Amino acid sequence: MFGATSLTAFLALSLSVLTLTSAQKVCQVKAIGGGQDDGPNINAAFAECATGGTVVLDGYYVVDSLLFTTGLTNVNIELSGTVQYTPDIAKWSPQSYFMTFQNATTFWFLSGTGIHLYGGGTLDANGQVWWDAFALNPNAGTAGGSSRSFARPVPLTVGNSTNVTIEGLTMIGSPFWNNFVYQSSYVTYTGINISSVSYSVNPTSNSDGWDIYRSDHITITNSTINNDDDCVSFKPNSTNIIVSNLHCNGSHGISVGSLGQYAGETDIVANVSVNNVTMRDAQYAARIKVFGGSPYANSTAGGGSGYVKNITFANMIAQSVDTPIYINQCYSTNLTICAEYPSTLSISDVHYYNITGTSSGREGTVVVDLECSAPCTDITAVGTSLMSPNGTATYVCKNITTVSELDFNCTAPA
Ligand SMILES: *[C@@H]1O[C@H](CO)[C@@H](O)[C@H](O)[C@H]1NC(C)=O
Ligand SMILES: *[C@@H]1O[C@H](CO)[C@@H](O)[C@H](O)[C@H]1NC(C)=O
Ligand SMILES: *[C@@H]1O[C@H](CO)[C@@H](O)[C@H](O)[C@H]1NC(C)=O
Ligand SMILES: *[C@@H]1O[C@H](CO)[C@@H](O)[C@H](O)[C@H]1NC(C)=O
Ligand SMILES: *[C@@H]1O[C@H](CO)[C@@H](O)[C@H](O)[C@H]1NC(C)=O
Ligand SMILES: *[C@@H]1O[C@H](CO)[C@@H](O)[C@H](O)[C@H]1NC(C)=O
Ligand SMILES: *[C@@H]1O[C@H](CO)[C@@H](O)[C@H](O)[C@H]1NC(C)=O
Ligand SMILES: *[C@@H]1O[C@H](CO)[C@@H](O)[C@H](O)[C@H]1NC(C)=O
Ligand SMILES: *[C@@H]1O[C@H](CO)[C@@H](O)[C@H](O)[C@H]1NC(C)=O
Ligand SMILES: *[C@@H]1O[C@H](CO)[C@@H](O)[C@H](O)[C@H]1NC(C)=O
Ligand SMILES: *[C@@H]1O[C@H](CO)[C@@H](O)[C@H](O)[C@H]1NC(C)=O
Ligand SMILES: CC(=O)N[C@H]1CO[C@H](CO)[C@@H](O)[C@@H]1O
Repeated sequence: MFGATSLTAFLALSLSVLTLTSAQKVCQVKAIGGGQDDGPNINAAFAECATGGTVVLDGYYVVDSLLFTTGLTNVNIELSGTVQYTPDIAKWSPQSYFMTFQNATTFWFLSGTGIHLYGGGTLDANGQVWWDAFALNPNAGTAGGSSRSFARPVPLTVGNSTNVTIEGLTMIGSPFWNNFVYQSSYVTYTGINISSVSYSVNPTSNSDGWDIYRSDHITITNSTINNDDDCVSFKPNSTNIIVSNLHCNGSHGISVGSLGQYAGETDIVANVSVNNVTMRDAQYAARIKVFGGSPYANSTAGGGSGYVKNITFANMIAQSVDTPIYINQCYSTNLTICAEYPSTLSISDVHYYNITGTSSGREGTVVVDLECSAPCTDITAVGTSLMSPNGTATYVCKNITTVSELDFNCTAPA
């Protein structure tokens, strides 16, 4: 019906399809209400508008079934309403979509080419219920430990996608990581407001703002993150990444890694630019974490190879950060083993510009801690101005070949 306009309604009048041209459908999903599951209608709207269409989500939706919206081409998603995932652990754990990294699972697998999500809406994932349940199941549902009886899904995964923009979205109460960028390229996030904050005695867990895995050309900008784990984390094979203009509160910092966990695997993180980030009440600001080596060919706790290369951390302001600048190449590794079997995952070409502010004092006077197991090469720092709460500063370095390129005086680890 090229050029014609028609309005059709189906699926119990809950999805209206406005056809402007054959390639410009508008699929507006009406919320059913009464706590009923809007998931099937949302999936149907994406299927109907999968090519060149616009999906409008302007209501308050209750979602109790997997959102699996794939095969999209040039689709607009106007999310001005709220998508609330039900806190039904018994239902979601088996039905959430499992991916091949750390048993991560998701409520919504969004996939295609040319996707633009906008509209200022909200994803509410009812995380409190999961965090409280997790406190009773501490060995289940951790990163790598999710199972079909206890999984903590990611509210939004951009997977197997190219050319995606996610803009103007509020995310509250993620049970796990907030965003997973999975096997995708050319993805931009801007204007994202994240809040993973527990209101019970049980903390949130694994509440990363973003995890990036096997992905290239990813931009994260103009966003605020309130959480209790990595603000942004570059997992294996993250390349050409730009992170800028963020406020991270309560996090574990902007983290390269962890990498090198699995013997026999090659992990690469390269060409990362982090710029203009305010890091408040955090463990780290600019962080690189890599497992040590291992004598065992089957090790799952170090021994992986690969490289970290061309990483720039610039214009970061630390406000009460435990260790603002940090490299650890014996991450979660026995130090005796790590000394005997240094990491074969090399770290080089890492540059710190204008990292300023204050530490929390939790690490005494230490503000910088750069400890490599194998030598790290071409590490530089310019414009560093960091101090502990009493105005003094200690900079710890080990196996850094370019201490003369650092604008502070290193001391050996205690
Ligand atoms: C969890 O991950 C492990 C290791 O990769 C894998 O063997 C297992 O099948 C995964 N479990 C599920 C439910 O996907
Ligand atoms: C990217 O996707 C948008 C639609 O979201 C489209 O307008 C644009 O042409 C695409 N760009 C490329 C390079 O594919
Ligand atoms: C994503 O891509 C991988 C690798 O190409 C493929 O094995 C997998 O089936 C894809 N998954 C989805 C949901 O498209
Ligand atoms: C982020 O904000 C800056 C400054 O306001 C603006 O110039 C830039 O276009 C924004 N980036 C995106 C992707 O919207
Ligand atoms: C730095 O980021 C903040 C938002 O966190 C933004 O307001 C400011 O314009 C950015 N500064 C520059 C120089 O881009
Ligand atoms: C990362 O990329 C390298 C080089 O292409 C490849 O050998 C390795 O298997 C990849 N690792 C992962 C975890 O995908
Ligand atoms: C280093 O990474 C930055 C940020 O992605 C990129 O702009 C630059 O081209 C990279 N440099 C090299 C030599 O690849
Ligand atoms: C690795 O293999 C050895 C035997 O060669 C075994 O004792 C050990 O448990 C294995 N470790 C892992 C992590 O599978
Ligand atoms: C580290 O490994 C050494 C050698 O195997 C062992 O003696 C020591 O107890 C280990 N230390 C810890 C803290 O596990
Ligand atoms: C560091 O700060 C100085 C002074 O504000 C500025 O001129 C320079 O461009 C900054 N460096 C980077 C890499 O942004
Ligand atoms: C700062 O605190 C450290 C202990 O954290 C102490 O050793 C040092 O003397 C103090 N320096 C000043 C100037 O107060
Ligand atoms: C591989 C390597 O150079 N390791 C060195 C790391 O630093 C410690 C302490 O300075 C040395 O003992 C190692 O030889």
